[in-house]
Amino acid sequence: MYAYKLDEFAQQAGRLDCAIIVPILNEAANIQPLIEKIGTVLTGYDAEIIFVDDGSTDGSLEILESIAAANRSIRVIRRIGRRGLSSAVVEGFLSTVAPVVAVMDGDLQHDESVLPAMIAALQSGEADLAYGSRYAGGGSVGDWAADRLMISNVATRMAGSVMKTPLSDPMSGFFAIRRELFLDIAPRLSQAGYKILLDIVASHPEPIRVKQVPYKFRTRTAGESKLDSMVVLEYVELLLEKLVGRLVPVKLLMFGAVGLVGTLVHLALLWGALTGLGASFAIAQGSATLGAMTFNFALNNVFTYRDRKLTGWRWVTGWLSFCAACGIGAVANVGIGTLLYTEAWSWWIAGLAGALIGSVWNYAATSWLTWRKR
Ligand SMILES: Nc1nc2c(ncn2[C@@H]2O[C@H](COP(=O)(O)OP(=O)(O)O)[C@@H](O)[C@H]2O)c(=O)[nH]1
Ligand SMILES: [Mg+2]
Repeated sequence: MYAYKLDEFAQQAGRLDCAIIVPILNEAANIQPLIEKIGTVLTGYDAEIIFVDDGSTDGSLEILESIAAANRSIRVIRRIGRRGLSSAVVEGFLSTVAPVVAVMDGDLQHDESVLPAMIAALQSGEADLAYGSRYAGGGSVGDWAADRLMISNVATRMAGSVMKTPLSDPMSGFFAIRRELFLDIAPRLSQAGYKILLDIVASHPEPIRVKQVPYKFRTRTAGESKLDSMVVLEYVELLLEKLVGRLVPVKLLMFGAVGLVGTLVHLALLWGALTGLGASFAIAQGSATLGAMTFNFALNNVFTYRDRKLTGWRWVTGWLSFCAACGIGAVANVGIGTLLYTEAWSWWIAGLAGALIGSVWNYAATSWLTWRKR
C-alpha cells in the first residue's frame, strides 16, 4: 500500500534539478524581490529555494512562512539561538537532495542572472564547483570604499595559503557545487565564521575542478550588513584552523595569546602595587594574580570564546569557575616546576615546563568548566 502511494506521489512530483540556499538575517524588504528574480532566471529548472533563518526579528520569518505555505518549492529552516553564515548554509545543504546546490545572499547583492551559467557548468560536467567572481574579467565589487577594497585584497591573498585550488574570489558567498562533492567535504568543514566557499575549498585535500563566472556585486539597498569587526577575527581563525588546526586547537593558541598579554598585565599590576601603593610583596603578588586572572577571563570571554560569551549572572559564575580552575593550574605549575628543578633541570626549563603544563591544564579545564558548549 505504501509502495503504491509513493508511486502515485512520484508521478505528481518532478525531479529536482537544483536547490538555492539563502541565509537570512533580517532581510524583510529583500525576500519577495529575491524570489521573483530567481524565479525569472530559473524558468525551465525544477528548483527549490531554501531559506535558513537565524532568528530574524524584522518580520522576515513571517514573510517567508506565508510564501512557503503557498509554494512547496520555497522552504524555510529556522534555527533557534544560533548564529553564523557558514553553519546556516551547511544546514541548508544537508536538507536537500538536489544534485546541484547553489548558495547566494538574501540581500540582492549577488546577481542572480549568472545562476544558470553556474548550474549549467555543473550539470554538463564541465566543473564540480562554479563560483561568482567579482575579480575575474567582467566582474566588479561595485562602489566599495578604498579601505574595504584593500582589506578584501589582503584577505584574498592570505586565503591562497590554505587552498589547493586557486580561486580569483575566495571570499565570494555566491557559488554552486555538486551535492555529492559537498557531502564528501562536509565532515571536514570548520563551519566557523562567514567564508563557507573558502572553508569548502580549503577542506578538500585535492584540487577541485572549478569554473569562475564574473559578476558585478550590487550595493545593498535595503536592510543592513551583519558583518562587523569580529569578521576579521573569524577569518583569521578559519585560516589558522586550516593551517595548523590538525596539530593544535586554534582556541588553545588564542588562549595562550591572551595568557601572554595577561602576564604583562600581571607584571604591571605588581609593579603598581609595590611602588604606587607600597604594598608588601605577598599582598601585591596576590592582588596582581587576581587582577590578571580577571583580565584573562574577561578577554577570553570576548575573544577566544566569543561564540559562547557569558553575560550577566553567568559572567560571575564563569569568573568563579575560571579562577578555581586556574588556581589548580597554578598548583600543578609550581609542583611540576619544582619537581623538575629538584631533578637537576636548569631553572628556566623547569619554570617553562611548569608554566606550559599549567596553561594547557587551564585551557582544558576552563573549556569544559567555564565555556562548555551547551
Ligand atoms: N542565517 C544567517 N544569515 C546570516 C547571518 N549573518 C548574515 N546573514 C545573511 O547572509 C547574507 C550576507 O550577509 P551580509 O550582512 O549582507 O554580508 P555582506 O554582504 O558581506 O555585508 C545576507 O543574506 C544576510 O541576511 C547569520 O548569522 N545567520
Ligand atoms: Mg550583503
